Amino acid sequence: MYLTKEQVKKDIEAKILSLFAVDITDATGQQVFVALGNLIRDYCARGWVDTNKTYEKYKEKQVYYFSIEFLLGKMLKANLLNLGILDVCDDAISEMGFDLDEIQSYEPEPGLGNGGLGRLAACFLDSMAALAIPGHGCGIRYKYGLFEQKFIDGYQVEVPENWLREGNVWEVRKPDKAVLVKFKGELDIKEEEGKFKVTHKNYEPVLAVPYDTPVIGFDNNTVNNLRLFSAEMPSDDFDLAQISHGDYKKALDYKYSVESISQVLYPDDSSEEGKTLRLKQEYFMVSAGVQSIIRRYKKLNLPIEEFNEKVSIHINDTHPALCIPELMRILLDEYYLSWDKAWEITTLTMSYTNHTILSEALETWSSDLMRNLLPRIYMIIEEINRRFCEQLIKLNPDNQDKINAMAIIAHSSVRMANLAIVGSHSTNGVAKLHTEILKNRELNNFYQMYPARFNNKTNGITHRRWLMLANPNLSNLVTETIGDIWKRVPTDLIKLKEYNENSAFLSKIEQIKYDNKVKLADVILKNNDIIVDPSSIFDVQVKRLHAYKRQLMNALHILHLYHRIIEDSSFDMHPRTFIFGAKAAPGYYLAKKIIKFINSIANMINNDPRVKGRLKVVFMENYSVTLAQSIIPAADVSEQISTASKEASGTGNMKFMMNGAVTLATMDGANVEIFNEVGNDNIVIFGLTAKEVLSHEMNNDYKSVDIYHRDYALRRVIDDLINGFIPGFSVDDGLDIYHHLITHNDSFFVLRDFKEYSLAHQKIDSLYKKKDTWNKMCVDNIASSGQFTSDRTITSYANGIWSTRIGEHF
Ligand code: NBG
Repeated sequence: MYLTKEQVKKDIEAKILSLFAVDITDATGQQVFVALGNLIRDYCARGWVDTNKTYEKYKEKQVYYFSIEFLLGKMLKANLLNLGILDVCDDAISEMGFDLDEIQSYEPEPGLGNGGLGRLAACFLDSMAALAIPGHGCGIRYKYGLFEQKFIDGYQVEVPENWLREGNVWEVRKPDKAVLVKFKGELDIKEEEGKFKVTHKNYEPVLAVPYDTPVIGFDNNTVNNLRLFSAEMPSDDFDLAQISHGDYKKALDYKYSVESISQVLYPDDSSEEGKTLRLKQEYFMVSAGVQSIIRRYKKLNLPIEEFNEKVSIHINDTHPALCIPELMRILLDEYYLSWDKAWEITTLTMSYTNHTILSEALETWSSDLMRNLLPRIYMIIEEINRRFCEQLIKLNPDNQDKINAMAIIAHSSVRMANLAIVGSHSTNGVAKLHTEILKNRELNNFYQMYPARFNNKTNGITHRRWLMLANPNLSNLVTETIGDIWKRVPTDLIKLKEYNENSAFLSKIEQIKYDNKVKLADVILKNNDIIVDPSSIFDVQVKRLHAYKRQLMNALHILHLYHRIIEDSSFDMHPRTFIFGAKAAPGYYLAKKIIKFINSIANMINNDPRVKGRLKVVFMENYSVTLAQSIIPAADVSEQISTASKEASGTGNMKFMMNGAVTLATMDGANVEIFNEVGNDNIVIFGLTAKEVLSHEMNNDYKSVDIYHRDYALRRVIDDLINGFIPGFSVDDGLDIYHHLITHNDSFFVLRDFKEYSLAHQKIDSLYKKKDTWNKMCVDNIASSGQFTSDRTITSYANGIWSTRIGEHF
């Protein structure tokens, strides 16, 4: 949209006056933020309504992306950018005596996700809108997002994150679009005129109230929708008497239990807690979402048999897999379709993405729990399973093991991944390697049965947030150099390669990186009270804390460097600043010990005058999308060091390369594709390959203790865990990590890869010392990053899975 600065100023003043009854001269930063947020909503309101109407008019096929997490990040500047009014608003705001970044600091970050899975969902929403794909998000409006992390004495302490305290400018509550979700109760099934009539009685009603947030497309008049449901006590229309029997205390207890459904995000992205509440959350989201979709579909006046031609439902990881029995329930019980027809529509509508092969993350639910909580849904899953097993028996009459392994219900539990694969037409992995592992190992049985359903969609990131917003100086330099086509067609970034030996260009790249490092150094000083040198190498590992991601290997290596610097006066190394950011799931004991370990070595190293000016370690508290946006543009080295085969894709790896960091990586997840794209000269690779890891696991032939005895340098740092060497780090703390590495045989091959990791670091050091080589590497990484945008990923979902049209309606 086009606006003049004068118009923006006038609009802001008017908003401030109408919302807060103050003049702009007396307004607080918080008020300016709220006013600007409201103004953005006004600016996009027309587009929001019109986009919807256009989709309806052309009966466009809609995609609904169901996800239990959406990790959006702050939206003020992103919305301004997408509306095409970032610069003019920036100018207007500064003329009014404010600073846009400071204004954005009043926006709470909606932490409705844990890590990669939720952030991917947010990038996908941005790309669907940018490509004018009719695609909408569907999820839960958690009152408390991911916890705020504090360090107390080096230990992680979790504090509730009340992001809605000051309200949420972006959302619109839609009480008229609320739907009822039913839990528990009994079923009454009668046959009448050849139709089965299912009545759900004595259920516990929960009202799902939608809150809609506009998802603004990049300069294209498209505004899609993110619909998040909040759980509320139903109003008097519903017979609450049946629950409370007139007992006020009981009614209040019920209200509390209802509201708890959308109260809090589960702070764990891998292991399932198996709690009733989590299952309630999943069904709540699914049932509310599917009911809304059906209602919208009805408006099209098309026969229900054509549903799958107009609707695609995407199941992001298994958490929304109950979409399958929920749609079946509606088609069977409300439309009286035959099982076969309902099943055909359902499978054609649904598609599923797998995000991990870690076995602890494969969701299962106890049959008893599900039968009790969701009687009709469980009954439908039983029937899906019965029919599926019949098919299995026909195909594998003599292979009971295989049938057991593939069944949806087995050992009194429901396997959500099996349900998702059987009940959908597409299962995709998130990087080539990951998809191959799914096809050839983890899901091989299913791949053999349904080879055509399996496909790969390598993850991607939105270059609008991760380059244009996070790194405006680099973004401007890119545009000055190759024009601005890359903003719409990010693969155009490849043109930067032509400048990778242009010394004027290289020194500008170097200067931008340096300036970003200076800015980050300020943040570090403010947050951590540590002085870091922007001319040192900023070596960064930011992501969730998990044993397979191997922050521990990084930390042990830092300790190794510390010893070397102290002991070997001839040891030559460019000064390094190691930067960490990571939250650990509150119940993940080992991960929390690793945080304490890193904080303790940071404390020891930063206060030791013998390594002053050569080594610093910073663990930034409360890693978030906002923090990522200031850390990533300042990174020289991107640590992507997971045990090969364990990281499904990774997306941080892509953000770093796009900002000109050099990746230090194992051949895992999308690192493999980054390697193929940038070539051997522009990345530093080390460690076991996925094949080797999987073979060690299968043959059980790895013994960490042998390496421990063989390698003195490694033994020494491992012994430091338990010899009291590190001040403030008790032997008890250290023993847990020590046992993990030695007694329990180091499940993630830290000891095996340590030596190669150390050599890889030496290589980084020598490359960095050759300034031109290093800068060229940075440029080549930026140039190749256009392959890793979510625009590319979403285009291939739209064409290959959803069959939705791209940007043809305006
Ligand atoms: C994560 C993987 C990452 C991947 C993201 C997004 C889960 C369950 N999985 O490797 O660990 O990049 O999903 O696909 O959060």
